[in-house]
Amino acid sequence: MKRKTLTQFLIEQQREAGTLQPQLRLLIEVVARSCKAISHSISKGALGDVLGSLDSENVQGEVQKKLDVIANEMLLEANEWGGHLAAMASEEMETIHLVPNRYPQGEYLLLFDPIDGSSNIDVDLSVGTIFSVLRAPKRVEAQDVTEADFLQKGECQVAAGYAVYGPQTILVLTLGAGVHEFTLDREVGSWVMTDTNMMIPMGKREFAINMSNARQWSPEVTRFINDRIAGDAGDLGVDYNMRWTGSMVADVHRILKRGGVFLYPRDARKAGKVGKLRLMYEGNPMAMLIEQAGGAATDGETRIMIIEPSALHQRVGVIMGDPTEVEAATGPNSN
Ligand code: AHM
Ligand code: MG
Repeated sequence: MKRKTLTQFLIEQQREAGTLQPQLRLLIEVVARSCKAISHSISKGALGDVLGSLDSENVQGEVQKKLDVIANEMLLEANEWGGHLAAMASEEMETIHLVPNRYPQGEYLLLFDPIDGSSNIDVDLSVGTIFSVLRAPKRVEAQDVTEADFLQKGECQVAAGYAVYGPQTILVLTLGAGVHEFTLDREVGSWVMTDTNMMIPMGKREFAINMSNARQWSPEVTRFINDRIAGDAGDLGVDYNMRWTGSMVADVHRILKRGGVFLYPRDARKAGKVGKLRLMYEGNPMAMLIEQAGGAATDGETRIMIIEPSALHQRVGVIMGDPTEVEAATGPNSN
């Protein structure tokens, strides 16, 4: 069977389905090409002198890995000249990056986490890139996009996706009508469709959470996890399995493929800190993908996709995956 490439899929969407604007098609192609280059850099490891940390910290106060900065630069450089974007924002940059005046300005805004789970890089475990695409609000000529223009609800996303750099390099994408997976064929250099209209397998008994934060969880999350740890000796009467990779991309990808639930809930670690993950370039794009695949995604109370953002780097509690499990962890009002 001849498989479809990402380029063919996008052209079909543009030509036949009429659902894909040419600028958005270009944007996805460019992001996918950048992910290919990032994958190449990651795979060089110590031979490419890309492992380890820099002396710098990002806006979140986290030490930057060399590859955080390399991947950030790759995405910026690849995306600024094509005419499809007005501005970009990233986990690794304090504020937004405007497309320089010498290039045409496009209709879209791109947000990304260049390397998600970057503490995994140095120990050769999976990491990923997450991206979210919004429409730039229409502006009068020469007025620049501002940070406030990025503060749109997850529901406003026109596309979202991630790449996983694992045993295979995979790109998972939604344009708002289903979730599709492409695997990088390194010999040919193209993304080849390997799964389409992906749906989360329901009723699977597997959860993902960092147990070392247990003392800071809410009573609902504590009860949910305790029930599952009790397994067949407890009220549920069945055993559960647990996985935690340290990379949200890898954990969420596993849930898309084989079911279960992912939790990085709000916790009581620091006053005013509502979780670890970031809404705009982690919570929102993953919530869009999960919902498109039949799942649910909440912060514990509110559906992530309808949270009104107040800051570019704001954090959010995340509980996503099989809707029955999400409801069991949060109560029925959170969707
Ligand atoms: P990062 O974007 O700085 O790498 O942080 C996000 C990552 C997620 O991918 C992952 O789920 C989580 O942080 C792991 O955190 P912890 O080390 O607390 O388990
Ligand atoms: Mg990250």
